[in-house]
Amino acid sequence: MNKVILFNPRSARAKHRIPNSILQVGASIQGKYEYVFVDGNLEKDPWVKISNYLKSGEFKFFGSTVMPGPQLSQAIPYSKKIRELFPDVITIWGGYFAANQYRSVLQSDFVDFVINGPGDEAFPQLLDALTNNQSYESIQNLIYKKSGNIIKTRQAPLLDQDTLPQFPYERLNSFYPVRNYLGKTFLGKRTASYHSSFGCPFTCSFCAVVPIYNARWKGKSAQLIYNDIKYLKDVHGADAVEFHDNNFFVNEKRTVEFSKLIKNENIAWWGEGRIDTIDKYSDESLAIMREAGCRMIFLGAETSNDDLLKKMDKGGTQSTEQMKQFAARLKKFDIIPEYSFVLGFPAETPEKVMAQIDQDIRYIKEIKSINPNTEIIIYVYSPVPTEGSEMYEQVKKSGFSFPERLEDWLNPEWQNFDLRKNPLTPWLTPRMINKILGFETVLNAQYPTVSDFKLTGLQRNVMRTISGIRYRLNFFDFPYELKALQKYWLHYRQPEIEGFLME
Ligand code: B12
Ligand code: SF4
Repeated sequence: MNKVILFNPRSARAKHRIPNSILQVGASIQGKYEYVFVDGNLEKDPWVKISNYLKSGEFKFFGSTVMPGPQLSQAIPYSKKIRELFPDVITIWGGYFAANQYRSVLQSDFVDFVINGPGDEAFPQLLDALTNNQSYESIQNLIYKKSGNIIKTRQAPLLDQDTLPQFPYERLNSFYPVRNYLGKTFLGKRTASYHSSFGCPFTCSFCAVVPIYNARWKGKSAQLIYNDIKYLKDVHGADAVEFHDNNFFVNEKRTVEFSKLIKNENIAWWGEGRIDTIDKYSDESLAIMREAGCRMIFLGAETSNDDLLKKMDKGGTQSTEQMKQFAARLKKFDIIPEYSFVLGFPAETPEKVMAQIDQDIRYIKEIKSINPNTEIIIYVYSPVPTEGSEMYEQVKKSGFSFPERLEDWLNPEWQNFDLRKNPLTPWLTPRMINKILGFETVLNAQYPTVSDFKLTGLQRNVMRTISGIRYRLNFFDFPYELKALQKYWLHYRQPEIEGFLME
């Protein structure tokens, strides 16, 4: 009767990652509560599975992880239907969307609780309290509604990650073979995803990690990471790893220790980090990392404007000059820098917004000329509710606001907002958005991404030739010929975070 459904709503059509969020939540109740996994990525119709479980009358809790974007298309309607058809079931959401947009989530009346950040202690404690009819008000990392008011409990300190229970890979395997999650990427034939740390020590004002982790970071030890990856290799056949941490490279000592441990395992790997942090690494450390299989690093370059970098509270020492030098430095070590830029930040006047976009485009071209292997990821700025930051205050002043009703997030405009392709922000005109997206298309034709391992040399050359004039003359309007070529002939995938597109 007290069983739990752990649901990972569909986030991708292909390239399904190990659902680490529900795996870790499962670990937190392993041996205490009976639970099942439902992975929306691998089920043709997850609702059939969920409703069959609920019809059995054995399940009391429905837990869903929810990121912004496509996951909402299942999380919202399913939670709503559960409330209508199975009103006794308690619905609990966790994950970045739930924690950052908790107001609209709880106003919906079909989500009962939000876990605010890590659920490793909060989730089992909440289940215990609800099962035993006890008070849950003192449980940390919890958001709920009481007499119409939203109550947010204190945030718990981050736990020592090495004390957390082992991920229940075997249990997952009994629902969905782990091997099915190990996809082909440019890193390897069977790429696993792994999460080795929580939070981030920085406070960038545009970043969704900040409201949840408030400049805190805790990582697993190098030895533990190695043990887990060795297990994924030996038992499930993984030959590459993507580290999904917000900031894998915070601690040079940990990175080097891990590199030394993994060196002889023939595993290629990728992670996300900061330019100013990794630029402090010694040459020796960078060389060991490469030798140990580090092929590419995702790095937030953000903008070509030093004042803006400061305003974003990057919190470190990153500068546009350093970004150029670092692209050159990584070239020497044969590690591909994957620079992510955010274009379209607010400014006092439309002319200033456009001038900044033009400057960013020039700067990105300069980075490409310094190190042509640099992968460029372009996002259009989409605000996150980083209350109190100067940037978010400016955003609110411009008239931007988030939807109040949870269902409104399902509107196509808000889905595009989540995908950071059409931000709905008042200061960006269609002309500006077209320029950013047009430049992205031309740039990706001129420098086809290494992550699209299916492209042949001939196809790359054709794209380069056709886009050459546009690239040189900065003519980015309506690149329909490139779009058509990429879509119908090449099935080309633009570079994306994690080195491949979220299809
Ligand atoms: C893997 C990943 C994906 C995968 C899908 C993951 C999946 N679930 O299937 C893919 C690549 C598809 C993806 C896509 C997108 N992602 Co994504 N993704 C991540 C990433 C890198 C890791 C998530 C993860 O597995 N974490 C590991 C687990 C263990 O941690 P966790 O989820 O935080 O879980 C803990 C708690 O949050 C909580 N919890 C979480 N869920 C639940 C559920 C219950 C019931 C409970 C009790 C607790 C709980 O307890 C867990 C254990 O302590 C995060 C960044 C990050 N480092 O977390 C971004 C992140 C979540 N993604 C983000 C975004 C924006 C997207 C996109 C919308 C846009 C984009 N272009 O990137 C797309 C959407 C496209 C799509 N098709 O869905 C943002 C969210 C920002 C925001 N505004 O909130 C993040 C934070 C990255 C970032 N820093 O910007 N993503
Ligand atoms: S360094 Fe990256 S993860 Fe950390 S706060 Fe800044 S953008 Fe977010």
